[in-house]
Amino acid sequence: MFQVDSGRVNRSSRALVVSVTLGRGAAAHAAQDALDEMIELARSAGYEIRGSFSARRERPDPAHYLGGGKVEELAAQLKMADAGVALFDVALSPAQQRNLERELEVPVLDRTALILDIFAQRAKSREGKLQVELAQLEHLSTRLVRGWTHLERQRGGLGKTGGPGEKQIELDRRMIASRVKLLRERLKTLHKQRRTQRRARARRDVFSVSLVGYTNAGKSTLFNALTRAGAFAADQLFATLDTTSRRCHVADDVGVVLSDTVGFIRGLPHQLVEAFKSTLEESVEADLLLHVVDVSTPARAAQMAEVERVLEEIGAAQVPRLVVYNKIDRIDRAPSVERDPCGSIHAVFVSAMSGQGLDLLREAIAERARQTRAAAAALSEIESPASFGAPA
Ligand SMILES: Nc1nc2c(ncn2[C@@H]2O[C@H](COP(=O)(O)OP(=O)(O)OP(=O)(O)O)[C@@H](O)[C@H]2O)c(=O)[nH]1
Ligand SMILES: [Mg+2]
Repeated sequence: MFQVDSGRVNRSSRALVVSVTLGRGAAAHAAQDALDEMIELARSAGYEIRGSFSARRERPDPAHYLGGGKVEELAAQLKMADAGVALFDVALSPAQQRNLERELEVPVLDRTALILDIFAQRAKSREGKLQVELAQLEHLSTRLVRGWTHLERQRGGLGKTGGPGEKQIELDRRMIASRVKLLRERLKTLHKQRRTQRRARARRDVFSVSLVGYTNAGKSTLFNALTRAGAFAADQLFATLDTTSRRCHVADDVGVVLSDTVGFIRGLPHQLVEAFKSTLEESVEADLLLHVVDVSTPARAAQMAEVERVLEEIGAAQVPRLVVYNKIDRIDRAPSVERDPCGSIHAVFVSAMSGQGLDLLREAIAERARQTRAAAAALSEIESPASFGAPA
C-alpha cells in the first residue's frame, strides 16, 4: 500500500495547541470552546498536551499566519513546555506550514491534518480505510504542488527547485494519481453493494432511521441502548467511522432499521466529506434522521448549526428530522417530548446512558413511521388511482 507521510508524527509527542482568533468581534467563550475542542481532538489523536498558546489577529499573515513577535513568543513557549509539535487550530496554507516549521523547528500540524490523522488511526472496515486513504492522498496532493517539504526533508533537500527532488515529486505525483484512481474504483464497487443492500431494505418496507450529530454527542451509546448491540462508544472524538445498521424494535406494527455513523465536527476537512460520501449517503437516503445533540455542552447551538451545515453539504437537508437532546442526566432535566405547532413531535429529551426517555423516543419514532407510511399510501393513491388501472 502507498505510505502516506504520517511517520513524522510521533504519537507520544508532547504538543502545544495554538489557537488564533481572527477579527475583533468573536466572543471569548466561543474562543474557549474552540480551544477546548482542539485539545480534545489532539488528545483523541494521542498527543500529550503541554499547554496552549492563544493569539488574536485582524487577519492571517500570509507567510506565517501569526505575526513575527508572536512566532518568537510561541517558539519560546514550545521550548519551555518541552513540546515537540505545534498543533494549529486553523487551516494553514502549505507555505504557512512550511515557514512555521522552519521558524519553530518542530513539526506543525493544522486542524485538517489532525482530523485526517485521527480518521486514519480509527478506520477499521475496508471501506473506511479506503476512504481515509483517499482523503489523505487528496490532501497531500494539494501540498505537493508548492513543495512537499516533509518528504523532501527526509531525502535531505530543502525545497530547492530542479534536480532530483523535482523529478521525485513528479514521480510521487503520478503514483498518487494512479493510487487515487484505483481507490475511487474500489470505493465505487463497495458503494454499489451498499446501494443494493439499501434497495433490498426499502423493498421489505422497513422504516430507515439514521443517527447523525456532532462527534461525542452519544450516537453510539443511543444506538446500543435502542438495539442492544455492542457498537463501540467512547469518550473520544470520532470513536465511530463506519456505518452499522441494525433492526430496532419500537412498536409491533412498524419495522425499523437504525444506522449509526461517523460524527461531524466544525471544520471537517472537505476531502473527508467527499471521501465519506458513500458512508454518509446512508443518512441522505434515510426516512428519518435522529439529530443527536449533547444538551449538556454550552457549545450545543454552534454544534447543531455545524451538523445542519454538513447535512446540507451532503444533500440531506430535505430528510425529515427528529432532534434528540441527549445526556439530560447531566443537567437534571426530566425526559419529555416537544411538538411543533402542527402537533408533530420534533424533539425528545433523553439520556442514552441512564435510559431515561428512551420509551418516549421509541414512541416518537413509531409515530413518525406511521405518519410516513400514511403519507406514502396517500401518495400512491394519487399517482395510480385504482379506477384508471396501471398505465401501459
Ligand atoms: N452523562 C451521559 N454521558 C453520555 C450519554 N450518552 C453518551 N454519553 C457519553 O458520551 C461519550 C460519547 O459517546 P458516544 O456514544 O461514543 O458518542 P458518539 O456520538 O457515537 O461519538 P463519535 O462516534 O465519536 O462521533 C461517551 O463517554 C458516553 O459514555 C448520556 O446520556 N449521559
Ligand atoms: Mg460513535
